[in-house]
Amino acid sequence: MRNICRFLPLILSLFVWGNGSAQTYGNEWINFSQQYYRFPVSQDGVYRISYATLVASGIPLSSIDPRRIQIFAKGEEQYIYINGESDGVFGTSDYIEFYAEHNNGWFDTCMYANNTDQPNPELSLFNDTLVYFLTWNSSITNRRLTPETDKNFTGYTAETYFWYTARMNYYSTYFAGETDDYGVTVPEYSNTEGWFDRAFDPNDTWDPGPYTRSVYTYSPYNAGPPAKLEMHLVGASDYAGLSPDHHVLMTGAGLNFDTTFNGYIPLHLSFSVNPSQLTSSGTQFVFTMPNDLGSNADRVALSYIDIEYPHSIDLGNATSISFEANDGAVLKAYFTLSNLGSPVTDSVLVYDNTNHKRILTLRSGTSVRFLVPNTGTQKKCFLVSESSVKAVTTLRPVN
Ligand SMILES: [Ca+2]
Ligand SMILES: [Ca+2]
Repeated sequence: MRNICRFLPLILSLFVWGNGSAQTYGNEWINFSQQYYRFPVSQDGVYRISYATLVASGIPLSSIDPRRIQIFAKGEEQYIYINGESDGVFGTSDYIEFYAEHNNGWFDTCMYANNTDQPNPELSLFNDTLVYFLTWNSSITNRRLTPETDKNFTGYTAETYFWYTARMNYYSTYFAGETDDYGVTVPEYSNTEGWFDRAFDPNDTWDPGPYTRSVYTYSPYNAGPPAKLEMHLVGASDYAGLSPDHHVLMTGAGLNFDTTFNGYIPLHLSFSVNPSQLTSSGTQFVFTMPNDLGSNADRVALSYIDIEYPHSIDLGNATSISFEANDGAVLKAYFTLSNLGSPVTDSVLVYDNTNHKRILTLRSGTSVRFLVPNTGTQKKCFLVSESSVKAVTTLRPVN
């Protein structure tokens, strides 16, 4: 009887799960009769897997029609390009190409009671590496990028800017969140728990502030629409018997912000900023803690500063860049970007990751021209020079 009692909760919970037909487990993407090979990705970018790498990893390419190949990440089939797949044979110069991302905070979100509790959705608490999986099924119609080969720019007016996000994530210090009277934190992830910059603390004799933080905002387009500035701070102390106990001043980008608040709570700040207030060499924000409330515990921690701004067509010697393209009334948005940093012999590709398109470009010297089809929404794009395409160097069998 004692043994049955021990297992009863488990049996009951299995029964409940069995009844819930809508229950999913996150592993629905796996086909257990297929073989899977894994490889790690810790940086965003365009990746290629060569014939030689696939063969060296033990994948029986000679018996696989390349059109059957699939790549999965985050439980979803990815859109890929396979050079030379149309003949049904994976030749020695054929390769797989796709855009891949590192691991950010997307999966950690579920550990917080509310999505908005997560102090930095762009930063994983545990690991920056995402695992990608390669497999092949029996179909020859799998997810593929749509090729865009149009290089006829006649009749188009060039875009004057694109959207660029400059972001600083801070992660030098882990805060466990609010503590109770005994100095113990709650077991779940609270809204003041995660990775932050070292706390701003006016009672710290070594470093009482002001604290200056700089964000690299190269080449803002001054005639463009307002930039969107976001900052996330939390109270990292609570001085008992006093409310409010935090006082923060912030200046920078033409702003002058002054606030007081109490205890362990998040302080998410959003501002609209004229792009002319941003500086190419770095926009500086100064945080001052006046220490004028009589609070003996006034620690405030910063998790990120994010600035989405209109960026001029000057790429500033970059060899690759992540950007967003506005939607427009014309069929395609025409970009002519200058000051590309890669060797002039390098070809350049643009990925529209919103619409899963692989766009060819026309390069001349340090400038590059291309057309992004308009589809009714702003498009997340990635421009990459040939020499900045990353290679997957090894894949490991999973099963
Ligand atoms: Ca081929
Ligand atoms: Ca207090």
